[in-house]
Amino acid sequence: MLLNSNLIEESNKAFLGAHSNAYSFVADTIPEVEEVIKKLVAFQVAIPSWALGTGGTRFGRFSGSGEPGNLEQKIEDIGLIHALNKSSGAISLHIPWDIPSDAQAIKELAAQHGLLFDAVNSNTFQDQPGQPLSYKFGSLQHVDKAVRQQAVEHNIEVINQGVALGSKSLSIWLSDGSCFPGQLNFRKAWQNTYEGLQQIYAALPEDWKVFVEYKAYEPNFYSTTVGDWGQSLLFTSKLGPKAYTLVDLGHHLPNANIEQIVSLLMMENKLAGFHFNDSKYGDDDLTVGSINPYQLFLIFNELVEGMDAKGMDHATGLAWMIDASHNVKDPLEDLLQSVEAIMIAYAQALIIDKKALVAAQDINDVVAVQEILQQAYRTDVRPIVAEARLRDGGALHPLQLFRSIAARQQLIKVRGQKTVATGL
Ligand code: PSV
Ligand code: MN
Repeated sequence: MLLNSNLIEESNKAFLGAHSNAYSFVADTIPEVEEVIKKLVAFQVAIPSWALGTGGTRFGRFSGSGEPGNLEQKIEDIGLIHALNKSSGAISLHIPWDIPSDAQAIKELAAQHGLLFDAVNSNTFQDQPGQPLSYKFGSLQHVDKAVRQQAVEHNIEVINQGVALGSKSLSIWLSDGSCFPGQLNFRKAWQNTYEGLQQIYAALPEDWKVFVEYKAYEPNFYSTTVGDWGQSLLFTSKLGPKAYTLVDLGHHLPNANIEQIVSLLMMENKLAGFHFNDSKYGDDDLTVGSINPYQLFLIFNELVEGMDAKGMDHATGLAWMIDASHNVKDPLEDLLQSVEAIMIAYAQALIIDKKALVAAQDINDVVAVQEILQQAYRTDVRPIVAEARLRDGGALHPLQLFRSIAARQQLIKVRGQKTVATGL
């Protein structure tokens, strides 16, 4: 569904008066507001191809209506989000959920919507129809060399798919681990996994990176072979300079200090980037910013601090992606909310008075550091984020516009009531 830019302009007109009042009110308090806006315009968050349909749990899946039935329609959906918010200019594919039958045509379609291809994701956590060997007891860790080989070949196949689309990175999440004590020899599992990763690493094109994502538990509940950032970092450090550790916000044990993890991974030049989502208990995959927006802000504080310390470009230095999906919201509305939450947290981190923060840290003024952080966090930066969108041709109120043009109803008309998108 292609949005006419006149339509966005028309809808913005109705909000312009209120917006410019709100914007100048907050902009007056931020000395480098133009710099902040430039950074916000450049910042893009990739949308995963598996988040465009209603997610399921093991208790069932309640598919929505008008969900995309193929990759072309998924690209159109992300194109729609991007037209509205101008901050979602990339798509991340999961293979084999989304194998392009004609890579060139898919690339062209994506380009029409202003989309690039972000990391490609392999899948050795499910058996696919017709697959000779099963991943029931793991993939790269498996006791059987033939299973390990199959998993390595799958990853190489995903790299090849990504090359055809212009992607530059492979993201690997392994569900490998064990459910019961004694099931697995941890050392052998680690070594098998490492050998497999080495083979995959060797197949990377010169200008590619590989991301190794960790997760504390699920689907295995006793041990996970890449279970935390330390285990991932061990793999990525041994693999070499093209290997990085990917942080998915939902993949930690409760109360983990994710912002500290992020800071240290950046210090070591080993942070790949993010899978953004939010959670209350575990890998809940909820809308970004819906549960703990303060944590997200603190993470962005470390990100901005760390990237600036290394002279990194905020938009391109790390991989930014959403990884969320659930049962009860319209997936496109959910994604609009998630991207907005990310932009807000980023904007808040950008307006922290950094000089004052460093000065307060250096004299152990613990009261002052809290005041400085919360001054930024409690600033309503939404008009700044909206201004960045406005200048880039996006909608002042993307979600409202999505609803007022009855976008979902239009999609249902074309795609039908009963559609199920590929993915979990
Ligand atoms: C696993 O929970 C994960 O976070 C990985 O990134 C997968 O690729 C994705 O979710 C979809 O299952
Ligand atoms: Mn993830």
